[in-house]
Amino acid sequence: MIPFEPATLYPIIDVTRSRRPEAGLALAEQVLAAGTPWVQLRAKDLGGAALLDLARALVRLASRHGGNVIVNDRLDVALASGAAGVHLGQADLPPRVARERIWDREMVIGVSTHSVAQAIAAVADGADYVGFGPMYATVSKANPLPPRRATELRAVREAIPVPIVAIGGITEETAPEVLRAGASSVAIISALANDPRPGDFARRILAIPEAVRAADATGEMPQ
Ligand code: TZP
Ligand code: MG
Repeated sequence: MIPFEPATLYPIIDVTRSRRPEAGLALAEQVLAAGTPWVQLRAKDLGGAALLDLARALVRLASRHGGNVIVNDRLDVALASGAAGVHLGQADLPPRVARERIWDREMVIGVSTHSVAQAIAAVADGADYVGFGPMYATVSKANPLPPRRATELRAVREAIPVPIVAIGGITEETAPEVLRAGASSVAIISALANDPRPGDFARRILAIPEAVRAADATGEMPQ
Protein backbone atom coordinates (compact mmCIF):
# COMPACT_ATOMS: atom_id res chain seq x y z
CA MET A 1 0.00 0.00 0.00
CA ILE A 2 1.14 3.55 -0.64
CA PRO A 3 1.52 4.79 2.96
CA PHE A 4 -0.59 7.83 3.76
CA GLU A 5 2.07 10.42 4.53
CA PRO A 6 0.25 13.69 4.12
CA ALA A 7 1.82 17.03 3.37
CA THR A 8 0.41 20.01 5.26
CA LEU A 9 -2.11 20.58 2.45
CA TYR A 10 -4.78 18.01 1.57
CA PRO A 11 -6.71 19.67 -1.25
CA ILE A 12 -10.27 18.60 -1.91
CA ILE A 13 -11.33 19.00 -5.51
CA ASP A 14 -15.05 19.53 -5.08
CA VAL A 15 -17.16 19.49 -8.23
CA THR A 16 -20.41 19.61 -6.29
CA ARG A 17 -23.02 22.08 -7.55
CA SER A 18 -21.58 24.86 -9.71
CA ARG A 19 -18.00 23.65 -10.12
CA ARG A 20 -17.60 21.86 -13.44
CA PRO A 21 -15.48 18.69 -13.78
CA GLU A 22 -13.10 20.42 -16.23
CA ALA A 23 -12.57 23.26 -13.76
CA GLY A 24 -11.90 20.68 -11.05
CA LEU A 25 -9.24 18.99 -13.18
CA ALA A 26 -7.62 22.35 -13.98
CA LEU A 27 -7.48 23.16 -10.26
CA ALA A 28 -6.09 19.70 -9.49
CA GLU A 29 -3.37 20.16 -12.10
CA GLN A 30 -2.18 23.33 -10.39
CA VAL A 31 -2.07 21.88 -6.88
CA LEU A 32 -0.42 18.65 -8.06
CA ALA A 33 2.18 20.64 -10.00
CA ALA A 34 2.84 22.56 -6.77
CA GLY A 35 3.85 19.26 -5.17
CA THR A 36 0.76 18.17 -3.24
CA PRO A 37 1.03 14.38 -2.78
CA TRP A 38 -2.63 13.58 -1.99
CA VAL A 39 -5.78 14.99 -3.58
CA GLN A 40 -9.35 14.11 -2.70
CA LEU A 41 -12.14 14.04 -5.29
CA ARG A 42 -15.55 15.07 -3.90
CA ALA A 43 -18.54 15.12 -6.23
CA LYS A 44 -21.76 14.76 -4.28
CA ASP A 45 -24.01 15.38 -7.31
CA LEU A 46 -22.36 13.18 -9.94
CA GLY A 47 -23.75 9.77 -10.86
CA GLY A 48 -21.48 6.74 -10.88
CA ALA A 49 -20.57 6.86 -14.58
CA ALA A 50 -19.64 10.56 -14.62
CA LEU A 51 -17.79 10.23 -11.33
CA LEU A 52 -15.84 7.24 -12.64
CA ASP A 53 -14.78 9.18 -15.76
CA LEU A 54 -13.66 12.09 -13.62
CA ALA A 55 -11.88 9.89 -11.09
CA ARG A 56 -10.00 8.07 -13.89
CA ALA A 57 -8.95 11.39 -15.42
CA LEU A 58 -7.79 12.64 -12.02
CA VAL A 59 -5.85 9.41 -11.30
CA ARG A 60 -4.04 9.79 -14.66
CA LEU A 61 -3.30 13.45 -13.96
CA ALA A 62 -2.09 12.75 -10.44
CA SER A 63 0.18 9.92 -11.53
CA ARG A 64 1.89 12.26 -14.04
CA HIS A 65 2.79 14.46 -11.06
CA GLY A 66 3.65 11.60 -8.68
CA GLY A 67 0.47 12.28 -6.69
CA ASN A 68 -2.33 10.05 -5.37
CA VAL A 69 -6.11 10.30 -5.41
CA ILE A 70 -8.62 9.60 -2.67
CA VAL A 71 -12.27 9.34 -3.70
CA ASN A 72 -14.87 10.68 -1.31
CA ASP A 73 -17.82 8.45 -0.31
CA ARG A 74 -17.61 5.84 -3.09
CA LEU A 75 -15.50 2.73 -2.53
CA ASP A 76 -16.78 1.25 -5.82
CA VAL A 77 -15.55 4.25 -7.81
CA ALA A 78 -12.27 4.36 -5.90
CA LEU A 79 -11.63 0.71 -6.81
CA ALA A 80 -12.77 0.99 -10.43
CA SER A 81 -10.70 4.12 -11.10
CA GLY A 82 -7.49 2.81 -9.59
CA ALA A 83 -7.47 5.51 -6.90
CA ALA A 84 -5.13 5.04 -3.96
CA GLY A 85 -7.81 5.50 -1.34
CA VAL A 86 -11.33 6.23 -0.24
CA HIS A 87 -12.66 8.72 2.30
CA LEU A 88 -15.69 7.65 4.31
CA GLY A 89 -18.04 9.72 6.46
CA GLN A 90 -19.80 8.58 9.61
CA ALA A 91 -22.85 7.66 7.50
CA ASP A 92 -20.88 5.80 4.81
CA LEU A 93 -19.58 2.21 4.81
CA PRO A 94 -17.78 1.41 8.08
CA PRO A 95 -14.01 1.21 7.43
CA ARG A 96 -13.83 -2.43 8.51
CA VAL A 97 -16.49 -3.38 5.95
CA ALA A 98 -14.73 -1.32 3.28
CA ARG A 99 -11.44 -3.08 4.08
CA GLU A 100 -13.12 -6.49 3.75
CA ARG A 101 -14.57 -5.49 0.36
CA ILE A 102 -11.17 -4.50 -0.97
CA TRP A 103 -10.03 -8.13 -0.72
CA ASP A 104 -6.44 -8.31 -1.92
CA ARG A 105 -6.22 -4.64 -2.87
CA GLU A 106 -4.38 -2.34 -0.50
CA MET A 107 -6.04 1.02 -0.10
CA VAL A 108 -5.79 4.03 2.14
CA ILE A 109 -9.00 4.51 4.12
CA GLY A 110 -9.77 7.87 5.71
CA VAL A 111 -12.73 8.49 8.00
CA SER A 112 -14.44 11.79 8.92
CA THR A 113 -14.76 12.26 12.67
CA HIS A 114 -16.17 14.98 14.88
CA SER A 115 -15.15 13.90 18.40
CA VAL A 116 -12.42 12.07 20.30
CA ALA A 117 -14.68 9.02 20.65
CA GLN A 118 -15.35 8.86 16.91
CA ALA A 119 -11.64 9.24 16.13
CA ILE A 120 -10.72 6.38 18.49
CA ALA A 121 -13.47 4.20 17.00
CA ALA A 122 -12.38 4.99 13.43
CA VAL A 123 -8.79 3.95 14.15
CA ALA A 124 -9.94 0.79 15.95
CA ASP A 125 -12.02 0.02 12.85
CA GLY A 126 -9.03 0.35 10.51
CA ALA A 127 -8.80 4.01 9.45
CA ASP A 128 -5.36 4.98 8.12
CA TYR A 129 -6.08 8.62 8.89
CA VAL A 130 -8.96 10.57 10.37
CA GLY A 131 -10.57 13.77 9.19
CA PHE A 132 -11.55 16.05 12.08
CA GLY A 133 -13.82 19.07 12.02
CA PRO A 134 -15.40 21.32 11.14
CA MET A 135 -12.80 23.63 12.64
CA TYR A 136 -14.59 26.82 11.51
CA ALA A 137 -17.81 27.79 9.78
CA THR A 138 -17.94 26.40 6.25
CA VAL A 139 -20.01 27.09 3.16
CA SER A 140 -18.91 23.91 1.40
CA LYS A 141 -20.93 21.36 3.35
CA ALA A 142 -24.68 21.07 3.72
CA ASN A 143 -25.82 21.25 7.38
CA PRO A 144 -22.38 21.43 8.97
CA LEU A 145 -21.93 20.72 12.67
CA PRO A 146 -20.91 23.63 14.92
CA PRO A 147 -17.16 24.36 14.80
CA ARG A 148 -14.95 22.16 16.98
CA ARG A 149 -12.48 23.72 19.41
CA ALA A 150 -8.71 23.61 19.09
CA THR A 151 -8.68 21.87 22.50
CA GLU A 152 -10.75 19.03 20.97
CA LEU A 153 -8.27 18.71 18.13
CA ARG A 154 -5.42 18.53 20.69
CA ALA A 155 -7.33 15.82 22.56
CA VAL A 156 -7.76 13.82 19.34
CA ARG A 157 -4.01 14.21 18.66
CA GLU A 158 -3.26 12.73 22.07
CA ALA A 159 -5.79 9.91 21.64
CA ILE A 160 -4.82 8.39 18.28
CA PRO A 161 -1.56 7.51 16.51
CA VAL A 162 -2.60 8.10 12.86
CA PRO A 163 -2.45 11.35 10.86
CA ILE A 164 -5.25 13.88 11.46
CA VAL A 165 -6.56 15.90 8.53
CA ALA A 166 -8.43 18.91 9.92
CA ILE A 167 -11.25 20.36 7.83
CA GLY A 168 -13.86 23.08 7.68
CA GLY A 169 -13.44 26.74 6.80
CA ILE A 170 -9.64 26.60 7.01
CA THR A 171 -7.79 29.44 5.31
CA GLU A 172 -4.18 30.42 4.82
CA GLU A 173 -4.53 32.61 7.92
CA THR A 174 -5.89 29.85 10.19
CA ALA A 175 -3.90 26.88 8.82
CA PRO A 176 -0.83 27.50 11.05
CA GLU A 177 -2.87 27.41 14.28
CA VAL A 178 -4.69 24.26 13.17
CA LEU A 179 -1.38 22.57 12.39
CA ARG A 180 0.05 23.72 15.71
CA ALA A 181 -2.97 22.19 17.50
CA GLY A 182 -2.02 18.77 16.19
CA ALA A 183 -3.35 18.37 12.65
CA SER A 184 -0.93 16.71 10.25
CA SER A 185 -2.64 18.36 7.35
CA VAL A 186 -5.40 20.82 6.46
CA ALA A 187 -8.16 19.82 4.03
CA ILE A 188 -9.32 22.85 2.09
CA ILE A 189 -12.01 23.36 -0.54
CA SER A 190 -13.11 26.99 -0.91
CA ALA A 191 -10.07 29.01 0.18
CA LEU A 192 -8.06 27.05 -2.38
CA ALA A 193 -10.58 27.10 -5.23
CA ASN A 194 -11.32 30.82 -4.73
CA ASP A 195 -7.68 31.84 -4.75
CA PRO A 196 -6.71 33.48 -8.06
CA ARG A 197 -3.45 31.49 -8.01
CA PRO A 198 -4.19 28.07 -6.46
CA GLY A 199 -0.71 26.74 -7.22
CA ASP A 200 0.90 29.56 -5.22
CA PHE A 201 -1.69 29.07 -2.45
CA ALA A 202 -0.75 25.37 -2.31
CA ARG A 203 2.98 26.17 -2.21
CA ARG A 204 2.47 28.56 0.71
CA ILE A 205 0.49 25.98 2.75
CA LEU A 206 3.06 23.29 1.93
CA ALA A 207 5.80 25.64 3.20
CA ILE A 208 4.13 26.32 6.59
CA PRO A 209 6.32 23.84 8.57
CA GLU A 210 9.39 25.64 7.29
CA ALA A 211 7.87 29.03 8.14
CA VAL A 212 6.92 27.80 11.64
CA ARG A 213 10.44 26.43 12.22
CA ALA A 214 11.95 29.73 11.11
CA ALA A 215 9.50 31.67 13.30
CA ASP A 216 10.26 29.44 16.31
CA ALA A 217 13.96 30.13 15.77
CA THR A 218 13.45 33.92 15.66
CA GLY A 219 10.54 34.09 18.12
CA GLU A 220 8.24 35.65 15.49
CA MET A 221 4.86 34.32 14.35
CA PRO A 222 4.77 33.08 10.74
CA GLN A 223 2.83 35.32 8.36
N1 TZP B 1 -16.58 18.30 6.00
C1 TZP B 1 -16.55 19.10 7.07
S1 TZP B 1 -16.37 20.73 6.64
C2 TZP B 1 -16.29 20.33 4.98
C3 TZP B 1 -16.43 18.96 4.83
C4 TZP B 1 -16.43 18.25 3.55
C5 TZP B 1 -16.14 21.34 3.92
C6 TZP B 1 -14.77 21.96 3.89
O1 TZP B 1 -14.71 22.95 2.87
P1 TZP B 1 -14.14 24.40 3.11
O2 TZP B 1 -14.63 25.19 1.91
O3 TZP B 1 -12.64 24.30 3.11
O4 TZP B 1 -14.72 24.92 4.39
MG1 MG C 1 -19.29 10.73 2.84
